[in-house]
Amino acid sequence: MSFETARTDVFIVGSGPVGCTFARELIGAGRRVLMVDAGAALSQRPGEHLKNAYLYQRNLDLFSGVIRGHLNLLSVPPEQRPEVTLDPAAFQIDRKRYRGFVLNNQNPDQDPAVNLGAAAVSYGVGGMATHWTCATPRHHPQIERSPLLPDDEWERLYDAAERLLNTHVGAFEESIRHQLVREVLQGAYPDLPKPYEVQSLPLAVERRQDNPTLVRWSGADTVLGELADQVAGGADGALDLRPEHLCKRLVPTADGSRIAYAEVLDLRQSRTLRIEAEHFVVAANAYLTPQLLYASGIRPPALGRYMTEQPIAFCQIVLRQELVDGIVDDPRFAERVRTHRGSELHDPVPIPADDPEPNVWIPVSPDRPWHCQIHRDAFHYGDLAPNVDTRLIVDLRWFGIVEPNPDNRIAFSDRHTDTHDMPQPTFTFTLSPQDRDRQHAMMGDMLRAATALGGFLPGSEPCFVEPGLGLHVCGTTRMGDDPETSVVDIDSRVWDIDNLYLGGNNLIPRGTASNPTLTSVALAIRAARRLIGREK
Ligand code: G3F
Repeated sequence: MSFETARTDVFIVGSGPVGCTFARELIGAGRRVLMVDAGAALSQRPGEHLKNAYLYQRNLDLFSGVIRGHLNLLSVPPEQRPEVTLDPAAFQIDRKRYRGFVLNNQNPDQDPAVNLGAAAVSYGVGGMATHWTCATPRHHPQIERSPLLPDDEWERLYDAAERLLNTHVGAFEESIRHQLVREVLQGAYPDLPKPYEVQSLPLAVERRQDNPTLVRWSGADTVLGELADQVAGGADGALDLRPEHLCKRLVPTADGSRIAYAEVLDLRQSRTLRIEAEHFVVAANAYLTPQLLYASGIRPPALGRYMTEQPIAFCQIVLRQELVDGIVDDPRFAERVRTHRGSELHDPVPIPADDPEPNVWIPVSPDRPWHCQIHRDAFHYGDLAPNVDTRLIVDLRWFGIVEPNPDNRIAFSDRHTDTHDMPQPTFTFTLSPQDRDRQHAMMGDMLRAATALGGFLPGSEPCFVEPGLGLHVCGTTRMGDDPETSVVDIDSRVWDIDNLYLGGNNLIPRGTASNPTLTSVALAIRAARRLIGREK
């Protein structure tokens, strides 16, 4: 193995939308940035949304296989049931000595009862932004977002984050099903006060001018803007982005007050790099960010604790007969239906094949502490029954709030390692009695919406999905004003380490129900600007 030293102004671990927010702000202010990602580059433009491919726009359901293929489970508990049908001559584990297998994130320390069994990481340039749903609601001012920042600052940061992510609310406005679903739900929930009524979901997406039947979903490349073009074109002096480079540890100075350098493994060439920088940023998601701190011996009391996750109530419905029949005579849709029917006489469904999906939500509000998304999504737990037309199916996902609790945590092993030979994570996660009651009320509310829209799709009746599957885990390096109960200060700087900043959902300190990406991008914008401000 050879060792090589590289120098930069800012070293960033993680190339998801949050790492890219740091990169764009810092390069815009004249800093040189070197960014690494443990995963490979999946597209020519760095971190592009893979759903932009024509194929998936024509058939969204095919994309569920892509998502599934990119989700690497973090902690797989041992299976205690013996394989009794195994050939008796085959290798069998000695149960007196071992609790289970240990490779590929199989984790003998994981108690299945308190696991986040579906918690997963997407390796790849762009991280989860290569396949995310792009839902970008703002967090509720009193219920979800942190009171540590004043309201007017939150508004400014949200404005800037929406610009970076290219958020729009109107991209699905023309859709017949969108209008239909929104109206039915507005009828079912007539008393919700503004601005918490049934409405169009804000999404990081835009409809394409050249072909309005297609959209362009935002990825990490959208956040990078022109930098993405430069990286794709191989321009010199732009962002130095290195895929398949794993940051193994950050090495503090002797007094621990700064990070001196990072040790990085080039996975393609099996060589170790020493990266020196003025500032270090870790934005490697809610699991791998605390993992890297742990591996570096940086272990403040709140590390991995106060972990929150959003329980999801889920079902799929098939639209009611009279709603679908009504489309034919609705003057707003009649023309399109006629055109469609004219050319597609064999099609029993009066909805054009390229009618965009519905994208509707009901925001969190004080009497309704849950976030409701009514759309079609490509998650594998919504794979379709083959004999029902996809246009008739609507997904309902209700996301609940779990209040932070220091005992809900991700811990790291000194004995077992994960796929990248880093400390194996183990989860401990339970719901308080209040959390449980809230989720039950949330399920009741989802049933109300589902009944208004249609009947349950067989196999997709209402259920709670496996914990962790929301992929919205927060709090594992939370932001705060007390080093005992938080890991970073309000500038996203790790307490007592002058040049180490963190980004990601792991900073969000409260229980939330709405999608966290927009808020994490907002906090990263603030952190990058504070970092620059301190240097001046
Ligand atoms: C989607 O409907 C949400 O919009 C995502 F944010 C979420 O991660 C996903 O479901 C997973 O269940």
